[in-house]
Order: sequence, then C-alpha cells, then structure tokens
Amino acid sequence: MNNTVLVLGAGGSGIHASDLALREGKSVVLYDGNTNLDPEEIQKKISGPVRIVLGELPEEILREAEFAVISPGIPTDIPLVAGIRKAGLKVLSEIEFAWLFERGTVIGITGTNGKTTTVTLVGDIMKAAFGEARAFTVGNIGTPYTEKVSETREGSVTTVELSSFQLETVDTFHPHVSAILNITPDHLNRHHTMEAYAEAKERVTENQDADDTVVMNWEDERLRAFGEHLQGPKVLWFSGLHELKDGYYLKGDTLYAAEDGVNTALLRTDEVHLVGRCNYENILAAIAVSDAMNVPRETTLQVVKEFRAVSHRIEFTRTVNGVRYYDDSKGTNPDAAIQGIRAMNSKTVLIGGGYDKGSEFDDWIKEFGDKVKLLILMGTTARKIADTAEKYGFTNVVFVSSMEEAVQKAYEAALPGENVLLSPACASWDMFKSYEQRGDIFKKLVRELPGE
Ligand code: UMA
Repeated sequence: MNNTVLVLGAGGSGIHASDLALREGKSVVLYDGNTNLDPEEIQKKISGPVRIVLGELPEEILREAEFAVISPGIPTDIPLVAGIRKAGLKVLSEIEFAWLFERGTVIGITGTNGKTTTVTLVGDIMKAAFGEARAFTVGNIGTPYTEKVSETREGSVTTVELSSFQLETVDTFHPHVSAILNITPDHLNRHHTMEAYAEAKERVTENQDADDTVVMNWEDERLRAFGEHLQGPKVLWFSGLHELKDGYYLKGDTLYAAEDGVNTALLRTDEVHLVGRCNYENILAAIAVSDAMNVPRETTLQVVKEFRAVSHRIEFTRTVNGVRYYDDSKGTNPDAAIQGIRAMNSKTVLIGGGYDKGSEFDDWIKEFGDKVKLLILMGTTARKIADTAEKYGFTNVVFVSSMEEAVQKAYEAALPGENVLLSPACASWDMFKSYEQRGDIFKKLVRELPGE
C-alpha cells in the first residue's frame, strides 16, 4: 500500500494537512502551482521533511500516492485535478482529511453570508459550555481544521466554518449539528451555476441522520424546499421576518423561540451589541445550534449578550471631522455588501470593486437609493460595476488605482454627518492577499487622516 499523501496547495490548509499526515506516519509530497514560492520557506513551516514540488506535477508521484488532499483555493475542475482522479487517486478536501482524525463532536456552519459572525458566536458559546480547552473554532474562518483536529477528544466540540469550496470535496464528513444560514449567488466563476454552488453548501447535511440536527433559514425559499424533502436530520428553522410556530424568530425588538406552539421570549435587540436584521438572524441561528447541542439557555444567552462584532464586518473605525468611517471589507459579494449599505443611517461615500467572481451587481446598486452619494471604484470589476450603475442612472463614480487614493477621495468628498463605507461587494484577491489585509490597510489609512 502506498504510504504517501499528495497535498495540493502550500497555503495554511496545505501546511497543516502536511503536518497532520506526517504525524500519522505518512510521507508527504506538497505541491503548489506557484513557481515563485521558496521551497525552503515552505519547509520551515512544517514539522518534518516533505518533498516540495512547484509548477508541474511529475506523473510518477501519482503512482506513489495513496490519495490527494486539496486546498480550498484550488478549483476542482482544472486539468491537474482531473489528472489526479484519472490516476485513480481520491481527492479529499482538507476538511474531509481532518475529519478522519476527529474524536469529538462537530458543528458545521455554512451559508453565503453571516458565517464568520455565527461561527465566532457559536464557538464562544461552546467555550463557555464545554470549557476553553475542549472547544475549537476552525475552518474557513482562518485556522485550518487540520491544525486542531489532533487536539480533539471525546467530549470536545469543534465548530467548523465551511465554504462551498471546502464542501465540494467532502465524503464522510458528518457534523452532529449543521447550519445553512442562506444561499445567495457567490463564487459563480468557480462553481459556474447557482445550482452547483447551492448543492455544495447542502452537502453539509449529506451524512447526517436522525440523531443529528440542521439549522436553516426559513426565509430562503430554496432552503425551505430543501428542508421539506430532507431525509434524516431534524430541521430547526429561524426567521428574521416571520413569526414561526416551531422555530426561532425576530418579532418587533424581541427574539423568540417557539416549540409546539409555546413561545418563549429570549432577548431584546437592545440587550446585544450587534445591529441589523442579518445579525439578529445570525444570533437566532447560533441559539438554535446551541439548543441542539443541549447547552443550557442561560449560558447561551449570557454569551450572546457579551458578544461584539467581528473585524471587517461593518466595523466602525473612526470619526474624522464629523465623518464616520466603516470597514466592511468582509462584504465580498453583493449580498453581503447590501447589508453594509442598510446599516448606514445617513449619506454615504462607498468604496467598492475588486476581484471578479462573476457576480452581478444590479441588486447592490438598486440598494443605493438616496443614500450613496459617491461610488469610488477599484480593481478588476470597476468597469463592470460602473456600467451597471449607469444602467440605473447612478453616474457619480470615480475610478482609483489604490486604497490610498480611495481613502483620499472619500476624505475630500464626505461632509460632516456623513459616512465613508468600504464595502467592496467583491473579493480582494486582485489587489490584496485577503479581505483582512484590504480592511487593515483601509483602517490604517483612516487612522492617519488629518482631523479630529
Ligand atoms: N494554488 C495552486 N493552484 C491553483 C490555485 C491555488 O497551486 O490553481 C495554490 C496557491 O499558489 C497557494 C495555495 O494554493 O499557495 C493557497 O491555497 P488556498 O487558497 O486554499 O489558501 P489557504 O491558505 O489554505 O486558505 C484556505 C481558505 N482560502 C480559500 O478558500 C481561497 C481560507 O479562506 C481559509 O481560512 C483557510 O483555508 C483555512 O481553512 C479564506 C477565503 O477567502 C478566508 N475564503 C473564501 C471566502 O470566505 O469567500 C472561500
């Protein structure tokens, strides 16, 4: 039996998948398509020797390897992956590979928007309920699952944030509780169709059975239909818009849980630090997940009341000369960016544009109304966004080629009482390493602006 694991991608997922494979007594070939990487630098990050291959993957490696572990950033429909599969090797996502070594209970959370807030909140609740040392928060949120899985044990709880990229190549991954927060168009350049994207997300429930639970958004028509036909797990619904007979919902300024027609008031919205309907939905989902994990309600609600917004998600940065600046760099698709605009309560200079994921910007622009007074655009999508804006009669647009220029233009245009919002509706990968880096650069520039 071959004892070599072929790891694809030398980012965080690939580094930790290699480490895990080594710990399990395997040999590792770590491949990356980028020939500019420095093999020595990669090797330094791994606890034992691995064979590093950059650029082309020699055929003989396919004969040596037992299976391949793929990083989420590598598309599964490229010739490289087809070749690996043709050679008879299974291609496992980094999540699936980690799962093979899981010893505790797993919560899997996916959705287009709200994942990071919900996962962070659920992770905090699990820490309060099960203890810091027995609760892990991993996945798309930033810490690869393979980095932590060896620390799991009976009685531990791992909350995994799952992107569609990661779910595409799961096989036996089996969360005890899962959540699908919403499904709106995103990453269509990678998944090609909305159908394929939604199916990837729905795979989080694939191995769940009658002992398990899935938490889903009642307002999402596609999920409602999916839930009605789902065999296996118990479904818990939440809604930010309608009172539910059975489920978790927002009505007026109160969050409720209803079970068999009995309604229990959980919290008032002024008792939490998060704002906006999308955030109340995230809280409802987190409470439903915690109930499914049998966490005492008192513990759950205490953590919810203390929880603060995550970085780069409509994060207030600074007031300069009466203008409020917000970093919503995590608004990486039109739907998420719509929430950013909705959260502004006066005229706003909006900074947008970035990497082209094949999104359409119509709905985002329709949300501008009288609120957005100037749109500052950068990145690959700038032209497409400007053309779409023009279609809707919005022509107050300027093009910039850097974040420095964007912040400067916004500084010049915004008047006291107005807002500047970085909420690009696009990924960052054409100009930045990540949305975090994009947001950090924005915040640094804002902090350096002259004025009080
Ligand atoms: N690479 C190739 N061939 C390719 C494409 C990439 O060899 O065709 C190589 C690159 O040269 C690079 C490596 O693959 O060296 C990078 O792999 P990766 O992009 O999977 O990066 P990781 O560092 O492993 O980060 C991934 C997630 N990245 C993506 O899904 C793009 C991180 O999500 C996640 O936090 C991390 O695993 C840990 O689980 C980031 C993200 O942007 C935050 N996610 C998207 C989103 O939230 O919208 C899905």
